[in-house]
Amino acid sequence: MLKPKVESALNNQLLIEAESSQIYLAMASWAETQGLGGTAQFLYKHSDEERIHMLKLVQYINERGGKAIIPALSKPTKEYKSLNSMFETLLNHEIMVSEKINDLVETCLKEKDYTTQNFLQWYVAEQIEEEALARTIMDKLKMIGADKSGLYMFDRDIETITIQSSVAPNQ
Ligand code: OFO
Repeated sequence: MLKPKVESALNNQLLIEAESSQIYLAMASWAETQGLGGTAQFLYKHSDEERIHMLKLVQYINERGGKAIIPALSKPTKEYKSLNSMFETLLNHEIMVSEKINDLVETCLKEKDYTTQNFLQWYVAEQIEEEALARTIMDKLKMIGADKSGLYMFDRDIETITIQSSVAPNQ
């Protein structure tokens, strides 16, 4: 049985993952309207992955005798001034998510819920991958700068970057 503090913290993380999925979906749609098809595909996939992160939490909370709360979501930003600023937003968002996961792990340790703490290790590992991936993308974009052919290649290659770097949600 989940302790109330752990249940509420897990539900809060569920909301963050759902918001992440929504934000990346909005980014994907923006990229698509900018003619950045590869980037859009990368982001659609990223949005789906965040939905899986949310779903794992829904099922875990319910399995442990808690009640998952399916939340209302806020409307994400629909315009970005550039591809760089969009990916910067994504990186900062992932950094925030990592902090929230760490807080959640701390709550579990305080509450002596080692089962949930163990369950969350998958998220800890996933966040390392996602932050690293976002940093790699930012580095590439900085290198490209205003070079149009560089941007063309970036958009063409970004789908393969994902495949090599992402971790399969296999728990
Ligand atoms: Fe990238 O946020 Fe989920 O864990």
